[in-house]
Amino acid sequence: MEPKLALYYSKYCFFCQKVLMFLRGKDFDLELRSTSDGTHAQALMQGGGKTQVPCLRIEQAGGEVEWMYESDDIIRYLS
Ligand SMILES: N[C@@H](CCC(=O)N[C@@H](CS)C(=O)NCC(=O)O)C(=O)O
Repeated sequence: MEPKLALYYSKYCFFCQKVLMFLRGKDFDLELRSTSDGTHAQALMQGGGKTQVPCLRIEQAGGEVEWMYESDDIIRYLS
């Protein structure tokens, strides 16, 4: 089963734009979560431990969750 993906991002962040540009035109089942929504910002801080964006939340079928913070790592993971 495929992992469940959510990308935390800010529209003002260059590194986020880089990841969003990479995603453009691709068919990923991925939820976009803007940190301008306080609920998402809080979930990022609580789950990942810091507010830095972009961050890809990867939830495995077994429930294990990884928070991937570096834009290059995120693009590599999705490539
Ligand atoms: N090396 C990181 C840099 C990410 C970064 O600097 N993000 C900034 C926004 S552009 C940020 O989230 N700063 C606020 C924080 O670290 O809490 C990457 O490539 O993803």
